[in-house]
Amino acid sequence: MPPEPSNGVAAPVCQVDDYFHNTPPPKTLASHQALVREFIQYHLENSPSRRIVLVTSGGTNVPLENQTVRFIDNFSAGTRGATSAEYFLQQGYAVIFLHRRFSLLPYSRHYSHSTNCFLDFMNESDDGRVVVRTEYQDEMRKVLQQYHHAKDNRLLLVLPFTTVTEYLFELRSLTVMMQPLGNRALFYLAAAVSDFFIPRDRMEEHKIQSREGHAGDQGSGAGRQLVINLDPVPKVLSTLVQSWAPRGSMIVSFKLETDPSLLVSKAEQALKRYHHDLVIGNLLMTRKWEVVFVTPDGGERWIRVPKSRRSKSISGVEELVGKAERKHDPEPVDLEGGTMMDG
Ligand code: PAZ
Repeated sequence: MPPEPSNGVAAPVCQVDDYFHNTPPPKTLASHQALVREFIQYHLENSPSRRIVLVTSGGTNVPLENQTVRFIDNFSAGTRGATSAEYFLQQGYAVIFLHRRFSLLPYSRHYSHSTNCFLDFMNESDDGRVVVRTEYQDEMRKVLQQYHHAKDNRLLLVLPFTTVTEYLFELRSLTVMMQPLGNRALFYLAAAVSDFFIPRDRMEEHKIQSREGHAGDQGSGAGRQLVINLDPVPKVLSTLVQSWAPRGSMIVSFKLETDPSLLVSKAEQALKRYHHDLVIGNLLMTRKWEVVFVTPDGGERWIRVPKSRRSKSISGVEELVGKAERKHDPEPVDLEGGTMMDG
């Protein structure tokens, strides 16, 4: 597969097509498609004005072997995606949550992967029942009620991926299936997607052996180096915007950088290249308390959690929902200030 041009132009559609043509679809795709079809149909029939958001969350991985023992992973715990999904639900959206398997999930995130083991939230009562400790009752009741509301009203569909291939096939399929929603669809692409992968025809079937004679083995150990030749993953955002997503839908991508001097310009570049609605930029070190909204009209707006609340993280969903509504409804919605998110 030819690499992306070095001037950073979006991958031509043919590169994206080639990728899907040359890569076998994941086994779970058909069953996920059935769930999504049913979910969308349910909301179209029962609450036709409801907006549906596809939230992608967590990092994709790239297997080095077909029967995978080793892989290259992408950073992301899923905090942004899981937290944002809760806020979308709170704003009345139905949420399709496409996430990295075992990364954080809406609601349960409050009690998993935390510094406390979930068992630390519990106690045995005098009569031998297992109960939530007194000090956690109020918070857990609130989370439980929100969780049940989402479940009982079929507002949350949770679908896992692991590899970048699974992610891309799921993303394409879900996006196309959301077409009947028109401008009630929102895409909130917070997943950290691998930039490089090993095409199927070059992937080892079995676990790569460390002692097999690689070229250049001089007995010094140098020959046991593992040299991996990766191809660029085609950038699908342009195709998503132009062909897969419904007309009038809102499309938001995230940009993660480590060098502060690059963040805004990279976000602007992405908007120019892909022609979508918004890039939310964040830096690895400060992502929990500041993000920047970069818009195609040249807007750059920072949202920061005040220092006093910096155990908290933000996703800016309330602000974003305001933007989505302003895009489709004539009445502007004033959501100034409502942007803080817990995490
Ligand atoms: O999942 P998390 O809260 O640990 O991290 C979120 C994030 C930094 C992966 C996300 O906000 C993001 O920037 N996603 C896009 C990553 C990218 O530029 O590929």
